Amino acid sequence: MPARKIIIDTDPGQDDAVAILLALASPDEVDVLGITAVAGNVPLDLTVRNARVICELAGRQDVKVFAGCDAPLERPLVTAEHVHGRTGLDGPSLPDPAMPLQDRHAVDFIIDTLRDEPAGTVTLCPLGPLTNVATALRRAPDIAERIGGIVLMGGAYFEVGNITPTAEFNIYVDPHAAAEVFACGAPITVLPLDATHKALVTKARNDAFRALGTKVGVAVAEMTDFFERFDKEKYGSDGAPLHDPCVIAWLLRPDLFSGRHVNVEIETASELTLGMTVADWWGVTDRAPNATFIGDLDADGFFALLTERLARL
Ligand SMILES: [Ca+2]
Repeated sequence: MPARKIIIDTDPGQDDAVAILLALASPDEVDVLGITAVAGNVPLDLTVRNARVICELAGRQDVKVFAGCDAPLERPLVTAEHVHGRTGLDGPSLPDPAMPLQDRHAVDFIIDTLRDEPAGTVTLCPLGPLTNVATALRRAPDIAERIGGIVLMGGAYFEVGNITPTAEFNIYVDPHAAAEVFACGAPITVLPLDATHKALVTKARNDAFRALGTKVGVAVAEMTDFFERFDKEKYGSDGAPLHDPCVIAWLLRPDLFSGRHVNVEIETASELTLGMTVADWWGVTDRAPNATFIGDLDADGFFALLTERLARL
């Protein structure tokens, strides 16, 4: 099987960083055509920087990184420095990137790539707010039927929200973009908090990253050390959930995950539940299924995969 061509759309973010590293460590399975940065966890100037910091950490200055949208479609930007720190990548001390940023806008790159590559062969992997993807769909509706799949981290149903009582951060930041993406007709797989909150970095799992003894292993351990203080205080959990790497792990080992093909709609009108992913898990409506909503993962299998792949960098 040839490697699956992917575009990683991202707002790094320590967990985005680990997702990018996992993808770059897995060239037999995924071919990263480009990384498109979007505003989210931190403003765009920082996500553009952080994406390149991580490529350089992986020794991959050749990866194409594009700057995308700096604000949601219809709302002011909400960021998450309270989780990720001022830079978005707080924890390890990593050098400023020297590799270039591409000239083209991220949205143009997404459109051009989907038009240039054979239909159905490019998978979009959004790890942040869906602004870049929705903007591409608005500007070039013809690309919707050319998308091989959209595998995204976002949303929550039984686990409920992490930024409001009902909404998960990525969807909440740009609910209008999310609504358009979920309505676009492309095959969608959702890694919501229901699944990602089971991917907890316990001390033993973080020690395994550090014990790799490599630049990458130590940096991932230090990122997780920083990132986890927030979730430990909030949820009383053993460690931080590695949300975004679940997207790449699903591409590599879908057998580690289980979910249901259901209808998922995005609330865009209610101030109280804005950005809620209303998943018809029990099939109580006649709305057509539009997404595979992942509900569970094999956490030990996930961390074994992640550690084994990070060791390759
Ligand atoms: Ca993210």
